[in-house]
Amino acid sequence: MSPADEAASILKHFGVQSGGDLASFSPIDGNEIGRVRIGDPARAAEEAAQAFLQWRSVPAPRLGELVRLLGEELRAAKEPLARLVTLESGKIVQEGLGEVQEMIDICDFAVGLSRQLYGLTIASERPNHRMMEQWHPLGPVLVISAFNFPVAVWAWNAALALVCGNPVVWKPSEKTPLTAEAVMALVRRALSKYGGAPDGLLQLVQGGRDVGEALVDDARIALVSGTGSTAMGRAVGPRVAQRFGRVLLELGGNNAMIVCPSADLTLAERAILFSAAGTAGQRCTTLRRLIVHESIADQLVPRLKQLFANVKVGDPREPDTLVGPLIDEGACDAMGRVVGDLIERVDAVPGGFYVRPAIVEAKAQEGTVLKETFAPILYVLRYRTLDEAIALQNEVPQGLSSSIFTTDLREAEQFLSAAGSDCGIANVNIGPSGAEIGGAFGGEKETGGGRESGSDAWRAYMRRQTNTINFGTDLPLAQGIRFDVAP
Ligand code: UN1
Repeated sequence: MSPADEAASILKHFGVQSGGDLASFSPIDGNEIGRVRIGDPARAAEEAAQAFLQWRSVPAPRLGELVRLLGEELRAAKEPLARLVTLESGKIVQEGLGEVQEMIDICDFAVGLSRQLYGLTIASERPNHRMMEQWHPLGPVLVISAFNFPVAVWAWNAALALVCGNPVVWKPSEKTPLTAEAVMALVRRALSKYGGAPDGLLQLVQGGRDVGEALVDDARIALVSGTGSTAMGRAVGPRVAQRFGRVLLELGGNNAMIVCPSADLTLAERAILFSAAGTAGQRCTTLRRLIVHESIADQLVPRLKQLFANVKVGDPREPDTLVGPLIDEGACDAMGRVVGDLIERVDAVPGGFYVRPAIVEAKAQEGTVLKETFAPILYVLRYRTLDEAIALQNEVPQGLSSSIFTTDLREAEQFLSAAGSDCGIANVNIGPSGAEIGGAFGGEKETGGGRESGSDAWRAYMRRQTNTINFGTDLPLAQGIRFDVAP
């Protein structure tokens, strides 16, 4: 079936009507697969602000119930939603299913979290005083998501934002508007089962950059959670700071793997293939730099070249395909600009944007090696000492994810130490991509510093209030200050 026909039948299944000014194209064959209507950012912000006035006072475990219902809808719709992700983003079916599973996982996490939004009690220096911290809802949250994880990134943010008492406005990538519409159909089902949630609690605003900018500048939006390129973050960050809003940025990565002499190379090869070529190199966590010890490089690199030459690039709907298309022609051009003649277009489906993953042996870490090109390009660098390898790993502007393959405990621990990897994520004997939702997700430096998903990332979606309560009959001042009224 053509992507257009398949998308039409899936959209029908979700009860989504296609139509409007924004067209969606499948990277599988380059053809249009549906249309959506451009949204009204000012109206969305106003409705979200109104919804907040109600939602902030609902007990958190009750907020969690809505997220539980959403998780059930996602479970029931996992296959068709994953299929639509494949049609619109081009990722293989297995990865589409994984993406929806990530949504389900974060819903489960957030339901539990709705009973665990803990604050501290603090020892007061004054007699008969008690201090504590409360976490209160923050306000409307804007989620800006990218084409490569068209639904999961919204879910990470929305599930947490909701249980933290906040409405959510979603501005998805204009390259993947249909999957967002399908998710909203599930949201509406969950909302109707829940009953009584305020209008405007969960909104979708489709459109291009102008729509995103209007929302970013809107003072009614308390938190802008942006996932995308460093360029996007550089534009969004100062605009939000200008109005003293909050940002949570998850931007570009330039993720490395260090392969040590003691590494289990069979494991390393599999991890390299998945993290460098998976999702056609279009994850923010994609492996982009392989830093190999000089004693094993001549063994590992030819083997990788062989794996890259043989990996099946093709229609992401076929079960044996491991590398689907890039998102569009622009992405192929960007890859071509970086690798030149090394680019190998694959004629898998006419009109689609298929390329073979490329390995580039870099003499030095400079030029394009320092940049994130959203394509399957793996640079190989060689090292002599682990200190040198760690320095190479850290000497890029980005700081998202990193990994080491070693069976030497000292090397692994050095890599994880304060003087080791400078990234938000550092792994041992697994690749840099494919994180679980239970950990905090995000990175340092030009990756933006934000943390989404698990651990205590929920705090970004709340405001902290420090309370001091005097239950005595005196008024002692802090720091022992005397400020007595003369008798
Ligand atoms: C992204 O590419 O923006 O860790 C997110 C991973 C996925 C998320 C990637 N769980 O690769």
